[in-house]
Amino acid sequence: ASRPPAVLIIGSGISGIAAAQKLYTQGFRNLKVLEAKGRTGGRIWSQSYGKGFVELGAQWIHGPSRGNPIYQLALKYDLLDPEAMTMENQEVEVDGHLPLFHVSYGSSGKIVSRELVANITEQYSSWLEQSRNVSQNDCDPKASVGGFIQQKIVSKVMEWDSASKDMKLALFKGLLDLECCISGTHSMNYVALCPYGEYTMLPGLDCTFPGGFESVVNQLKSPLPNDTVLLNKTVKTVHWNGTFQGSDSQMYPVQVQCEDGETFEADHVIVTVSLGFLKEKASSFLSPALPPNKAQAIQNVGFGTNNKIILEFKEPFWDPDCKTIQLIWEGESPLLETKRNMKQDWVKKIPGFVVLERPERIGHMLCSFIAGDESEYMETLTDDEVLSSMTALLRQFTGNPELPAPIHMFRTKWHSEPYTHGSYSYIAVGASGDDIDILAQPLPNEGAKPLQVLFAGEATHRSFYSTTHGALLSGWREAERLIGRYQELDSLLNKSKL
Ligand code: 6YU
Repeated sequence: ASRPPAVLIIGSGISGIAAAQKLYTQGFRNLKVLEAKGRTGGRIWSQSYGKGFVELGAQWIHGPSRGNPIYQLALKYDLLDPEAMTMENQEVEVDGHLPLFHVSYGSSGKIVSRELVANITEQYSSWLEQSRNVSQNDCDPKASVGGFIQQKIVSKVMEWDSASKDMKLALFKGLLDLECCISGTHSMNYVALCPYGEYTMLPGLDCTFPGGFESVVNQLKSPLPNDTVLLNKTVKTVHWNGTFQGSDSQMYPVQVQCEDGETFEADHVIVTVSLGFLKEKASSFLSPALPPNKAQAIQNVGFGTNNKIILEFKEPFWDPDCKTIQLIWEGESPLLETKRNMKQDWVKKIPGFVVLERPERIGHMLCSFIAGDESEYMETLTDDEVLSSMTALLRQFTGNPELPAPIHMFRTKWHSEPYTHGSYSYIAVGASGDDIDILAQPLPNEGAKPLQVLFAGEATHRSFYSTTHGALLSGWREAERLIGRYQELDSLLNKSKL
């Protein structure tokens, strides 16, 4: 009896594009994607540089193997280097264990013993694994992953001789700072212990896209007609549970109002904006406001900042086979909550560097990560300030006061990006996996006009939150929810015709 359903998707990150692609290929033709920025991809952002790409957002396919849909798409579209496609590569069981850094520098300018670093890294990895396997029966809901590791350190510290104790503590501190980057949080004391193991790690040795991570978004986008995605179209408010007349004179339950005054009427809206944006804007973004359990879940689930500082050098100062460089701040301890002088100490949060692949295309690049308050502080500094701090840092750790300064720098400001407002989500103390499921629930779930507002995005995937594959699956999930609904209606209609 009706017109084709009108569907709007807010956000053109991988979850929004995945939803659009699935709906389009299943025959939904009345479809628009509204994107605030002047580009698609969201937190997948490959900047072309030299003859290659520098990733400002997502970098690796985490766990490239059969169960990873990003990997499957990358294979389908032939987007990877040959070794990333081998079975051997896919079968590597990393299981969350941190790979050993290739070289570890202490802040006094000396290389730290490899044996000591290997011992502490192994000890740390086994405790982290234990934190993923805590028994749910006697897990204190207020416990954190950081607290769990700290307790383990305290239980061991008495056994350490005084000669190595300080270095061991400094090593643990650096590993926890690295974990903050991985979890996208200021402190591992903010990350809830009980649900920690729900995040699922897939096998496979993490790999990158030679043509940029965005190549997978572009492939997904390719079946969509050019006018499907509207760029620079910032959504201000989603009015739902109403009756709005469209330009075709038909009536719709939802109206989306953009910052530029334009309005769009729809039967369904899939919201894929980041949790950071929702935390900031939830109260005005939806009208009527979100139900209390959903508003609470937005507050409960954590969303923090992880930034990159990428430095290009004329010549590498690292060995040709070096892939990672660790920085160890001697005198730091995970057992002491030190009050930082941000201006001087922000760099102390940087756990090390990754040597970027394909130097023949992009030059000799080191990429560091920095999470939390120090990362957000870094965003307020000028490029010159960041570059001179990074140069001083490397001169100090390598013990070479003449080390040439980097010739180029990229750094991200994910916290200041108004349409992301941070990097990715984690389950904070006080939250649980149920909060993620609540975030994913559509509004309303039943009644005469169900599924007016649906929610996708990395923060809505219970076991793969914080990743591109989680985001992709969440977009497909919401598209399938709508497809299922219309299949149900069709079969009811056909039955009533019989
Ligand atoms: C991965 C990786 N990775 C590094 C860094 C970052 C992230 N991730 P989007 O935000 O993309 O899209 C929403 C769109 O909506 C966007 O375009 C907005 O502009 C738009 N929008 C917002 N408001 C709007 C409005 N009002 N109107 C209109 N439009 C609006 N993932 O797989 N591998 O190596 C990394 C990394 C620095 C910032 C990453 C990585 C995360 C992914 O990038 C991210 O999840 C998805 O791209 C999000 O897509 P989306 O569609 O949901 O949103 C145990 C334990 C574990 C915990 N975690 C372990 C995993 C660690 C995660 N990995 C991090 C590492 C790196 C380096």
